[in-house]
Amino acid sequence: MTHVLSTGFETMEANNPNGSPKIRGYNIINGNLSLASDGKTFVSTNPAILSDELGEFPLSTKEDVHSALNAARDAFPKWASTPAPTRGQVIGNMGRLLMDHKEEIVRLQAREIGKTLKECGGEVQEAIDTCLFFQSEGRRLYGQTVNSELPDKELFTYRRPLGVCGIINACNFPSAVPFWKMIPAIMCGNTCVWKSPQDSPLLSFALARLMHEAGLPNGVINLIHGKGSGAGQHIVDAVDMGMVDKISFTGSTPVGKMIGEACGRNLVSASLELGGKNPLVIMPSANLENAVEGAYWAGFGTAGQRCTSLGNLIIHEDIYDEFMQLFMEKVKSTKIGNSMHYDGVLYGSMLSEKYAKDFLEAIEMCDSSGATKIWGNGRISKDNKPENFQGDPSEGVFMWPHVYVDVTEEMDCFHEEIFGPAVTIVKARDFEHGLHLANASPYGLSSAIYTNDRLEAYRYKTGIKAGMTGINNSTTGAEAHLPFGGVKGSGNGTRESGIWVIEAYSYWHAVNDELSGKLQLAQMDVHEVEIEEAEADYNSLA
Ligand code: UN1
Repeated sequence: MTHVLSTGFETMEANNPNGSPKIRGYNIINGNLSLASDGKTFVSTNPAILSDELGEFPLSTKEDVHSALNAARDAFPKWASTPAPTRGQVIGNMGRLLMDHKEEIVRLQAREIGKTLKECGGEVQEAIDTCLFFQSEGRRLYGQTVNSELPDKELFTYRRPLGVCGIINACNFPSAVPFWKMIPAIMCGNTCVWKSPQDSPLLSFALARLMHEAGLPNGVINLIHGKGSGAGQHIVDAVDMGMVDKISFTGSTPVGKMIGEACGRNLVSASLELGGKNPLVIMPSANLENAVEGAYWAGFGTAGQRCTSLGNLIIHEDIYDEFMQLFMEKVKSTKIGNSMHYDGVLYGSMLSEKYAKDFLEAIEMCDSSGATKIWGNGRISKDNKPENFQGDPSEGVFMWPHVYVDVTEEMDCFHEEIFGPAVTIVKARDFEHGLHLANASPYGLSSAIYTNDRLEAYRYKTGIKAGMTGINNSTTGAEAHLPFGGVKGSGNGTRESGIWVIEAYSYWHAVNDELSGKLQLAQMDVHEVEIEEAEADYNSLA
């Protein structure tokens, strides 16, 4: 067995035709590199240049997933009893190593999922911020001392780790989101099995290696690769076998519900961060230029592939025409292309061919919903490309920006999340109608309003049902120390990030220490305070 740190990245015999390296990827179980038990593999492809293969990765079997879970179980007692500030120190080292290698990691991420270099830079920074935040939380994993109702008795609370955590994330935020999950998990003393997203296995492999370089003991984070419902499903199935104490999942609402059911029937904790159809309301008092910029970024940044991307753009009818003119000017001028080769592109390729396929189906759903398409033409090709497309679109999977108007709440496209560059636009008669529309989808992740009327902003903030709200800001842009998550179809109420996520990876342990040398019964042996006989006649007051 080869330990992950005893070797570099292994290049495969044949590199890509363009000379870019192709890596032999491994699972990391108990610090050791391993292939799938049946030797099967899958390939990771650059979605902006489909001929560029990043490497080959194990298609993990049930057996592989179980060895990873067992390794995490074996590593748990020692890691849980490592002092929390020491655990924090390892996490701090991870943040510093990420800073040292930020540029390479950013470039690798951009190559593997097609997000722009600028956005990948922001995301890796979010992973670094998470490490720096939780390094010091390791010195603040406070419990409380609580007064007892009995003399010579002390009460305490402690935060305890849950055990083995199954971590399953999507590839749209392939460094920040797994760090949002695993960093607080290990800070609290848990151990993890991380199922890498199928579309970013090389990045996960590099990040997991870096974590070990930072001093992470073997078995505390185990990485397994897989595709589709394979390895991830084996983790979920293992909940029924008593092998998993926590699942943290970011992905679609149907899969989240399935995981929630498996966890629920076993009374296992689940953190579920699911879809969104995030509304953004524009009111007449808004600064329209800012509103256009916010809506444009929320809709088309990341090619619309954030959970927090704009879904329904809700525009007050009095400023509809003016807003739309400014908005469409921007949409039509959108610069799209591979950011590794062209500067200043707003967005790059889709995350992978799978995301492209799903997006095209969602566009069909919009068309058949009865909405009016005023911009966009599916997949970009040599003969079908917007004016500012950069490069050769046939190299990868690129999509037009799409805009649908005349959307009403009766239509499917008003309610369904579209993961990609498409915005559905709804007209609002007044503020009340706008708020109603913002609340009318089945989701409740992010939300936003542009207004300069303070009372409207207040009414929106108090009337919207969502986990996050932006005032005069876009729907995206969570920071590493604010709670992230949703309500309704967007999740089960757990939160990522900041001090709030600690609730998701620890349980409260209440301890009482009897010092009196005898058995004192709570409630029954409590000293009663005598009430003085009253002189006053309270009846005479009436
Ligand atoms: C996600 O899309 O899963 O708030 C996470 C944001 C990012 C994180 C998005 N910081 O848009």
